Amino acid sequence: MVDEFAVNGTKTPVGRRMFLGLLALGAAGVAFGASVQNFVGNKLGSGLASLLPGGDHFRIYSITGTYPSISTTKYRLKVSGLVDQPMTLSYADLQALPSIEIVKAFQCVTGWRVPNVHWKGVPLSHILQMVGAHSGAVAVSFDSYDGADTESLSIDQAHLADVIVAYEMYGATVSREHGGPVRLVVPEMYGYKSLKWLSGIRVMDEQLVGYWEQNGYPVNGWLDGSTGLTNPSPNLS
Ligand SMILES: Nc1nc2c(c(=O)[nH]1)N[C@H]1C(S)=C(S)[C@@H](COP(=O)(O)O)O[C@H]1N2
Ligand SMILES: [Mo]
Repeated sequence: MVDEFAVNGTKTPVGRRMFLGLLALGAAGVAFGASVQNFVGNKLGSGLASLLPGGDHFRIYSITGTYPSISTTKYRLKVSGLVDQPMTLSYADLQALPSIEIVKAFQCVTGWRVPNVHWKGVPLSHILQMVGAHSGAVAVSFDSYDGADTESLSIDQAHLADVIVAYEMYGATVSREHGGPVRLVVPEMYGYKSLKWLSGIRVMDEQLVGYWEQNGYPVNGWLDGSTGLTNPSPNLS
């Protein structure tokens, strides 16, 4: 099994307190630009640099400060709501479905970005088709095994070809820290839309506002800047 942290840099678990600190650092990074980050990276070494924005390292986020631990054998994904055929899918069920692979930069609104991240998973559109999502549905909500994070996509966004229920990252099962064994990946949006430890998909007649959106992030997290999210640093304290 590939060790993501050996590939991507220092393993840096982020609890809630550290997480809020990182948001502050993220805001500072946006304000001071790359030169400060380069200075810190060069003079203080990669250990501290890995805590700062930039440097092509993942930051591990969990709004609860803990990482749910779910084995691939115990994992279940519940698909429900406005569907003809509600389903509960195991990890093996997902592996047996049509899959696509994606290579795309992963980007957080706080300023860090990891290029060329490899994902493999089942297109959400395929799952929606499989369960017979009703034609009147307007949105899809996502739940996490952490019991705290929620996300949503409009029904059109949910049908984008590259939105996947990801079960592999860099050729191995998505690790616990990165939201494994199964997370959502929305490649065209900021990282907060890519819900970790995915437990449920609900087809809805309204779009619910997720955790990050309740805390100031736009519901549409497009990376292309179309929603005005070019220099975001919402105050989450
Ligand atoms: N369940 C859950 N999913 C989550 C988050 C979280 O705290 N909890 N953080 C989001 C944010 S803001 C980002 S940038 C990415 C970070 O993914 P990583 O922890 O794999 O680096 O996960 C997103 N999905
Ligand atoms: Mo993020």
